[in-house]
Amino acid sequence: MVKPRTFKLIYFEVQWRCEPIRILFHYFGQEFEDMRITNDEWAQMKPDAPFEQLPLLEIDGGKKTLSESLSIMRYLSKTLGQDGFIGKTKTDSAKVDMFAYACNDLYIPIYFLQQAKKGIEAIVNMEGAKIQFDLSAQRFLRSIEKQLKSHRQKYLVQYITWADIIVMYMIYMLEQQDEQMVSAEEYPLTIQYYKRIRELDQIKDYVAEQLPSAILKTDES
Ligand SMILES: N[C@@H](CCC(=O)N[C@@H](CS)C(=O)NCC(=O)O)C(=O)O
Repeated sequence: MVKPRTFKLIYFEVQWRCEPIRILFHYFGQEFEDMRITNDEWAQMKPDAPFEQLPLLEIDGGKKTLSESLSIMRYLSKTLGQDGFIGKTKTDSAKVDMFAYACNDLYIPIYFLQQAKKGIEAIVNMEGAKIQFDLSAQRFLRSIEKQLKSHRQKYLVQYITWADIIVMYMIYMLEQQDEQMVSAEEYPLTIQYYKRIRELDQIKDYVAEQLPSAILKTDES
């Protein structure tokens, strides 16, 4: 198989669903064009985009174009990652996907909460948004804590995979919405894990700059 040579990642000037892909590129030490477009530029491009949404990944000057953030992460992990970065067995690979989809489910409750905080209550009011966010976020954090507790391992499966990148990012996102959410009393293993992934040599500088986090100051972990 011919290895892809160039990558252009297209998104808006925000982190949101694109940031885990950017972190992944840094993890692999792979150069990429980090193209950040305006809403007007997007309006021009949208009709031709595969799913009419961003992010998009253009490979080798547009020979191939991929959509959907999780598919992009899985593709890069297969193409640039060491053996097993998507999971070494079918079951591990399904578990990796399971963690990634669980992260993906949190964007909508986070979005509604952010809208409600801005006073935009067209879809859901502040109270509803907060209840939905708390339920989804706590369920996610409990699941990560349980996984780390029952397996007593450094990563979500026995070795590092792309799930560790996106889960670390999602823990950061939850903290950004509610500083008290990721508490050391309730989620001690998750906090240790979060720090461990952030400290991976390949990404620690980038992450420290892009994802400033108060969790790092927690002593209990
Ligand atoms: N499931 C998709 C969701 C993509 C998505 O919601 N994209 C939004 C930005 S995060 C978008 O393109 N909005 C502009 C539009 O729909 O025109 C993914 O994970 O990539």
